[in-house]
Amino acid sequence: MRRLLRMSAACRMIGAFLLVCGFCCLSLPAGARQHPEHFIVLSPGTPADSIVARATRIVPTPDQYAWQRNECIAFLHFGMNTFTNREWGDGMEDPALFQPTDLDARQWIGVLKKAGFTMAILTAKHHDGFCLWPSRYTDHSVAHSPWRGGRGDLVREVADACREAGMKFGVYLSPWDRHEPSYGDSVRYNEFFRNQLTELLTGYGDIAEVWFDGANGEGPGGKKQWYDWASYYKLIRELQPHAVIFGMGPDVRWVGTESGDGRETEWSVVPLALHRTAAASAPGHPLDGLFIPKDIMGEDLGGRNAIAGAEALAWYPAEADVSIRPGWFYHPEEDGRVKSPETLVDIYDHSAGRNAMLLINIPPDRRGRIAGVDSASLVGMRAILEGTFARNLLSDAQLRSSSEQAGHPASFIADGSADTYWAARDGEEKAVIDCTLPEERSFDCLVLQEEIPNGQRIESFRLEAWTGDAWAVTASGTTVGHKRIVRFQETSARKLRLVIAGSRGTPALAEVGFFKAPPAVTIRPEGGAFVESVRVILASEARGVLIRYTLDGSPPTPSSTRYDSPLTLFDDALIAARAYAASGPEGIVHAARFHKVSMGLALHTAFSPRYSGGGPLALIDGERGTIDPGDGHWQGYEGDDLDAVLDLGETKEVAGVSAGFLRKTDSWIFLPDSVAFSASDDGRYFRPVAVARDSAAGHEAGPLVRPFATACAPFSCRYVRVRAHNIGVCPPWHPGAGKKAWLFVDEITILPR
Ligand code: FUL
Repeated sequence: MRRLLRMSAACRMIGAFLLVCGFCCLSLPAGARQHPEHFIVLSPGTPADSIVARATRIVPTPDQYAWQRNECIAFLHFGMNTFTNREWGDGMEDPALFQPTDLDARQWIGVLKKAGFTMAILTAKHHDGFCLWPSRYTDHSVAHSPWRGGRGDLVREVADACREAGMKFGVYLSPWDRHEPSYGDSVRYNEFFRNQLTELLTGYGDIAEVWFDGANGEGPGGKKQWYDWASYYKLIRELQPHAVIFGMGPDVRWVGTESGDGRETEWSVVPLALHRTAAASAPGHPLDGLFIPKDIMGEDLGGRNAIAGAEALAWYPAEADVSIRPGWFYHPEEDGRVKSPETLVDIYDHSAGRNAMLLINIPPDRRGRIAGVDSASLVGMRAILEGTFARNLLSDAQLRSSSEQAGHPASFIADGSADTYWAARDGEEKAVIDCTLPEERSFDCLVLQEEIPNGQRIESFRLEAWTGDAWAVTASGTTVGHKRIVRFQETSARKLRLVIAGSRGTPALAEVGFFKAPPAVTIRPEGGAFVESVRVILASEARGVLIRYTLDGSPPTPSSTRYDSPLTLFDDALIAARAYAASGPEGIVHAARFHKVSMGLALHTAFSPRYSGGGPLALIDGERGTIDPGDGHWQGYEGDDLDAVLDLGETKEVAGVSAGFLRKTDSWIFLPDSVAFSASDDGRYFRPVAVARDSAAGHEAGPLVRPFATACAPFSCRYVRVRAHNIGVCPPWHPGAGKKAWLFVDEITILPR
């Protein structure tokens, strides 16, 4: 009882406070006209149906709406961890380690722009406290690094590059700071943090998003810092009134995964628990002073059950963050694990296509550049998306709806403008939109966009296609929100109907589209070395397509050679292939390089499938491994030796044999302790020729590619055997002591006499 009394007193206070701020937040008498709001406080005991009715009228603020229309934002994790190969630095790192050799922020933004991003967020300060701008409040920054002679300012370089490219810019400023001595002395650190925020919010032009990470690894015995969030928000509202505040802030919520997956049912209106007493907020932002920052998890955040009994409701949309690589920061050993364009498209469908913002992290490398492999994946993703969404197959359809508001006809859903919308008659919650296409068309994707400036309302929908004698359900889903993408088996139809089966409040759709993904081609084998000839098969799973190809890597056109039967290559080739459907978008170009080698190679030990280097002939394919273990050229043996026999085809004079190995001990890759070379004329009996040893075996040292070669007089033979002895397990001084060591080899070369 006491608790109830205290609560209602608190609610009265909050209500009075919000009214002072010009917000109508108390329940209104039935029938009274209510204005759209982006946040409401509900009186205790508000009946469930009136909470639902109130929820339907909650809308984004203009800044939240502008932000949502980005759809995809690029995240740039770059900092001390890039150079220490870590994910979380401890703040003890020497600023001298920050030393990009060829940093070019315009290259970053150029790649992102080409990949279709409209905004980028930079980790101005990660948990290690190292600042990418010369903060006046700490020595732990670029100003104390050798980069640009200590006069560099990476926040400025990225902000300027964004502005030049017409992109928006946001900052990640980690509240958790493992370097700053005042961290844990709450009042002092709050001031320090506000000072850093002020620098970022005043020195670099418009900031579109401030990213507040909730991560904190202090643990039970660690430092305890109370963050004065309300004061941070107030500062942001004053200095950057159009910025949205993510995560530990009230404008954008973390979706709850780091895989780029939004929920099947994703509501942007969610219940909030509030502080009992309001801290001061900036004018126009009454939620700020009441907001309790926390991660909101769970499957159903905003459905009818989830909002029943809510204390307050707010427009609080989701952002889904994911990295293009396994880690957030660049690690060379992950170069081989960059997500493919197809995986990124799946992620896009599951985030941007599920009413969440997609935030993809692309970590620049130690040179200070976005690596080619990341850039190729991003650009590939964009090509697939553009190929898919270039033409709305509904745009010239006849559209009729069972319920229509004056001025908002069904034709508005396919007019290509998100600024017009169809709406059902006021008070009607179900509707059917009949679509008749000019002719039968094939498609495999449905996109819906709700008119979110009116609120989010649709609870269930389905698409049905007329088969000639019945309606067949082609696609279905629950919430829509800003955008909903549903993929399905290719379907052909002329008559379709979109059924809005459930909605809380009158449904309104800004856009609806039927699309067809560009057909894909596979090339088998996927390239690599071959001895005399290789048979190559091109195929597409798409129905009724024909494939065209070139052998010199130039992009196929409709007049390029048509693929009819398997190709036999007798020489080097770079195959580029593309599928063409009778209608719909042309396919994306797929390419594979083939290289003819003049000798044979038999491997008597097995390489790891994770590091094949390109297959069984990788060691003689003419492509050499670089200092990056993930460059796709290295062949890796986990704990095992390499035992390879080369067949020169006939007895030849050999001046020498060499095999290249990689050392990268932080990736558990060690040089062999010895490499034995032997020769044979019949491939059965081998006579020893030379042994090369690692003079520095057992010592920790930096990454290196080292050839092990014969140092002996020329000899003649048909077969050459190379046996490299793996050290077996990581040495005692190594963090992986006792665990299997990797041997990375590429390439074996024979020097003719
Ligand atoms: C997390 C951080 O701990 C990671 O390092 C990364 O910055 C990610 C985006 O957020 O909370």
